[in-house]
Amino acid sequence: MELTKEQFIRDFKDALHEEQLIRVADATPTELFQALARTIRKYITPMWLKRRNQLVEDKQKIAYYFSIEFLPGRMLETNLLNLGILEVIKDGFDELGIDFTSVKRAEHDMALGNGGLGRLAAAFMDSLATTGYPGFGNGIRYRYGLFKQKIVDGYQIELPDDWFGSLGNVWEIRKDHDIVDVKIFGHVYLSVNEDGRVVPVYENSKTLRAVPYDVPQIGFENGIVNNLRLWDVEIPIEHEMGYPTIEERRKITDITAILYPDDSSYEGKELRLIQEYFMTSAGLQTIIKSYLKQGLPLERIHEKVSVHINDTHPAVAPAEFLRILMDDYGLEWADAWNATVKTMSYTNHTILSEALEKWDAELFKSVLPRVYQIILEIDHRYVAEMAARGVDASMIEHTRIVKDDQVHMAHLAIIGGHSINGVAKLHTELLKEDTLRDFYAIYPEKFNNKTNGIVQRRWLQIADEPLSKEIDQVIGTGWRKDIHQLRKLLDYKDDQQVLADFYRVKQEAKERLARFIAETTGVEVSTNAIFDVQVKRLHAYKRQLLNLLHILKLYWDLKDNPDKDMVPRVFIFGAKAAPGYHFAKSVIKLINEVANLVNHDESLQGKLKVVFLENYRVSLAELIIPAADVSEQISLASKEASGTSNMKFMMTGAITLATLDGANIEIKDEVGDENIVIFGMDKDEVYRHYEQHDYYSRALYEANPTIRRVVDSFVDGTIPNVRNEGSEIYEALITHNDEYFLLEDFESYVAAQEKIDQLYRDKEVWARMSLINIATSDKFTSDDTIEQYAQEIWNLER
Ligand code: 26Q
Repeated sequence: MELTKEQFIRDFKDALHEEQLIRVADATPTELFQALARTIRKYITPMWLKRRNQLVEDKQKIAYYFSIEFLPGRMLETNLLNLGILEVIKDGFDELGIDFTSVKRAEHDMALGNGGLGRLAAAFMDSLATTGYPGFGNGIRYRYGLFKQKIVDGYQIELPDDWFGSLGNVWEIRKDHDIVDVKIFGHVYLSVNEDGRVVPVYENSKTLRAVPYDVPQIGFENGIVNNLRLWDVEIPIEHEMGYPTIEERRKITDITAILYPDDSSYEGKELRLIQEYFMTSAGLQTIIKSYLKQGLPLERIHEKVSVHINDTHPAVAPAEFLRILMDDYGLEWADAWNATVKTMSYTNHTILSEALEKWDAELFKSVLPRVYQIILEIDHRYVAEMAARGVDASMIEHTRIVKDDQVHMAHLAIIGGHSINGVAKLHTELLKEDTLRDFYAIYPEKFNNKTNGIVQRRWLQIADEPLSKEIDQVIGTGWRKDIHQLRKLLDYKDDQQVLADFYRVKQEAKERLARFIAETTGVEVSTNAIFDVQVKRLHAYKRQLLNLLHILKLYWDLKDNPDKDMVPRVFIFGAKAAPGYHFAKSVIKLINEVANLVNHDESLQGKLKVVFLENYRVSLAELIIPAADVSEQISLASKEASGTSNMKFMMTGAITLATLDGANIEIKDEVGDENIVIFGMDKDEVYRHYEQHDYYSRALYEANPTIRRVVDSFVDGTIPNVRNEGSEIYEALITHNDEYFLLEDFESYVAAQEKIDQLYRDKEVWARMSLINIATSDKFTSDDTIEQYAQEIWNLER
């Protein structure tokens, strides 16, 4: 958009004066943020309205991305950048004597997600708007986002994330116009109405009021504003509900109160099922209503609507869509089913079987009696159709939706949709040949890969502004609009000056992080050290513990030989553990106690530091990632579906230290073998162990003195204050046979770390690797990922 500095200053002052009756000089960062955000909102509104009207007029097909999580982080700077007014606003603030950075930091992260899956959903919203496709989000407006993590005495403590504060969310608009009812519980029987049609009759069901709040999603410098719709629950008007008690009111408002903080194991909690159904039903109802306004027949709704199911959390969608088409609008099964399958598509994000969603049939039936009837019907018809096709009986049994008194949500999503995709090449291959192989045999045409991506605008332009400016110097600014121009940097891979400049920019990012580390933890770290970073959710399969084993190995090396020739290292961790995930919490405690041990040991001469930064979140990632030299992506091969932080590190010039897992493989393909450090078993080797049952961790422990010394540190008093945690970890590694093969991969990990040490000694070599990583990271823009979804799954037009 066009905006002059003078106009902006007038608008901004108006907002501050009118709404807060305060002068610039007296306003706090929070007040300034509020006034700025309101000013921006005024700029957005006309574009938003225009987009809405134009889509209705043109009767364009719209894709709706259903996700129980969206994790955008802060929105202010992204919004300004995408509107094309970031520089004008910064100039205006300079003139007013306001520090932009402190204002931007006054915004609370919007953290309605756990990690990768939620962040990906937010990235897709940005990329949909940027590529200009009509793609809208549908989710939940949680009252509290992902818990805030504090570290007390080395332990994780969880505090509520009160992200509204007293001021609410400035970016949202409540849409009373689109309120709908959602029914749960009770009983349903079928009856014949006056027209002779079979209709369901509900008894004793509860009605929830679903209220949408819309958040604008702004495209990059294209004037397009899409919509992210987040649903909140309210207590229905009294006459509809009788007089609810306080207890009953509380039960209702609880539905959107919290985001489930567990991304690792699935637990069949009734409230979670209600959340899933609530957002799915509300979303589908309004989608169908708005489609009908076009005056087209419902049998052809798939020509104008796509519904995407982000993991199984909204996988009730096919059944609910059928229900609405049949019960509310009178379609016949065959027509409704045809439209449903063509409308729905699904992304799988995990191959860990413990994370696959299955609901106890009795529980499901009690919460969603009518939807359950419909699921049974889908299941019966599926079984009959497959039998008629001559599909093997055991294969039918494996793939049906309801079996052993459980409802298998992934099966519903696959059978009830036309597309299923994994999130990296390896992951999709594993789905086809292992986890979902029976489905692949039945429906090969439904399977496809969509490798994840990241928003380069946030991770490069915003999070690493100094590097962005350096890139401008070398290849001009064209890459900001067309990320593929980053490849021009390859022409400078032997240019000593450019390499030196890039190296300096990295050092400056490290200095910023070092200051933050000193301020928040009191630990002094040298920027001459290698900044070695692992930030992601804490999970056994991600193997933060392997990183810690290597740290302990270095510790013993230095104790034995204080003059050991090594480049100093700072190991930086950030990780939240699911509150009920005992093992993960023990690993956090251990990292913190190892940090205490090494950071205060003078004999190590500052060669080894360990830092755990609490409350890892999007805004902290923006500070940490540009400052990394080494990106730790060390999951056990086959376990990490894709990973996305690996892409962010690459884009800001870190060298990836990785197993051949998830998208690491595709990073390696881009940068070439010399510009990444790979170690450990590949997925075939891991699978061979599974088949042959031949892994015995105790043998490695007994045969390898280094491993023994490192593992013994957990239980021999080396690390203070970890009596319980230390023995738990020891047990996991030795007694319980080391489920994620840490000891098997240990030696090759150590060797890989030694290679990093050698490479880092030659600044030029390192800077060249770093530059090649940056130059080829265009491969992972989520704009291209979305382009593929739009073309190959949703069939959208711009
Ligand atoms: C399920 C049921 C009940 C409660 C919570 C959940 C739940 C919530 C979140 C289950 C899983 C998640 C999140 C999963 C996730 O983030 N997966 C990651 O998705 C990324 C984007 O595709 C990948 O890059 C990562 O590899 C994958 O781990």
